[in-house]
Amino acid sequence: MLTTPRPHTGQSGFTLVETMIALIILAGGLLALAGAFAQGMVMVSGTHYHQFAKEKASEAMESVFTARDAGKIPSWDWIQNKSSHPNGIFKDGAQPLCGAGDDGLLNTDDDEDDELETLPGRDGIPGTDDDEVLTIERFSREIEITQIHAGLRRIRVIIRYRLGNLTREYELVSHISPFA
Ligand SMILES: [Ca+2]
Ligand SMILES: [Ca+2]
Repeated sequence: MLTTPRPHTGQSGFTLVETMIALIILAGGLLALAGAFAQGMVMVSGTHYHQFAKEKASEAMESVFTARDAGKIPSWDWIQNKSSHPNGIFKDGAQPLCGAGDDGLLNTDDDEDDELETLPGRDGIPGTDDDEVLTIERFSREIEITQIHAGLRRIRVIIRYRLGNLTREYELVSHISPFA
């Protein structure tokens, strides 16, 4: 009995379906790579913002101590939030990163909106087109002063910033008494 070999059906080379599948897998890989890269970029800028937030928090904390030490204010009553005492000078809640204004103190009424902080942007050079102005949507500064007892108050400085869809914050806590 003779067995006839099956006719050759041209199985060599890639079919269209195989090529499509290969392309889909490749595209998936590239997308994953792009995602990882984007994530990396967020982390890099995150470190950058975190460092900046730390600096801004220290600056705001110093501002409160300066209010007491530099004789800028007539009494201890003034070193409070506006909502805590009629003489309190520090604004409540999140504020934009404005300049300190004439009193040299941050988060007070005379702060200057037109001196919003800027970051040097992607090129790392300040004063070029890609500089980023830090509006309150991106960065905010809060100074919260809580009375512990008559001669001691707790100061909490919170710098919040947006990173992608997340809001991060950096917090600094200290205590202040009426005496330097
Ligand atoms: Ca001020
Ligand atoms: Ca720049």
